[in-house]
Amino acid sequence: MKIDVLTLFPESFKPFEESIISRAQKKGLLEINIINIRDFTKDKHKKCDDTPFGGGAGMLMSVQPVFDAVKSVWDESSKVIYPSPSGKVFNHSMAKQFAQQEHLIFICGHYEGIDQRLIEIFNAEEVSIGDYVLTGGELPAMVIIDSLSRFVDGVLSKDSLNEESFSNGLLEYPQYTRPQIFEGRAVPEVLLSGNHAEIAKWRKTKAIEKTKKVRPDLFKGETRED
Ligand code: 6GU
Repeated sequence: MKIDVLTLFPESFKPFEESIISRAQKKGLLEINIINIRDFTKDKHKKCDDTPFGGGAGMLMSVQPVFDAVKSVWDESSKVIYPSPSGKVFNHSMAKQFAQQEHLIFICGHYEGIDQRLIEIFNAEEVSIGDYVLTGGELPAMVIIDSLSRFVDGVLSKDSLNEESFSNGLLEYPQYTRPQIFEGRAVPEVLLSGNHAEIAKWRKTKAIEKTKKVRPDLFKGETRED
């Protein structure tokens, strides 16, 4: 899968040079290109912001550099994502859906955002990462890319996807590693039993308890298998 990220702050994407995302790129499973929108400005001072029609606080991103930056990477197979607090809230199933696309283009907004016509022209999907406001679209773009990458074939093992939080509509059960007793606290007996059916039952019970307690909004009394 190919991902083009358009930003005024290319340095923000340094975290992609680490760990799983970096390995996925080296393996050729993911190609992530970070593109500086400022390289597309025709203004002699490389200005990339402009005032909003109708007045109001703050500036918008200039239309022309963003338009030209998208055009430089767009083709018929592209899906454009515009991270914005006004978008639909990102979740597990959107991550899975985005991971099926051939080519994604992220427009990272800054200042008060981008001109509505850019959203319309490129049929951009506005995606928020939660009900709070951040200073720019770079962190949300990284969050979305990190999360969808986990569903790109070959990036993770199948098992790590099946067992984790949200994969069955529940939060994950508690996990334990060595030593068996740590600071006077013992690992639950059932996990040492070798009885896989009992272990699976215990984990499901714990996952349900945890979900009911911390995310009652997720808990509808049944679990999903997607
Ligand atoms: Cl996608 N962008 C910004 N600037 N703030 C946010 C957000 C996105 N999602 C939640 N807050």
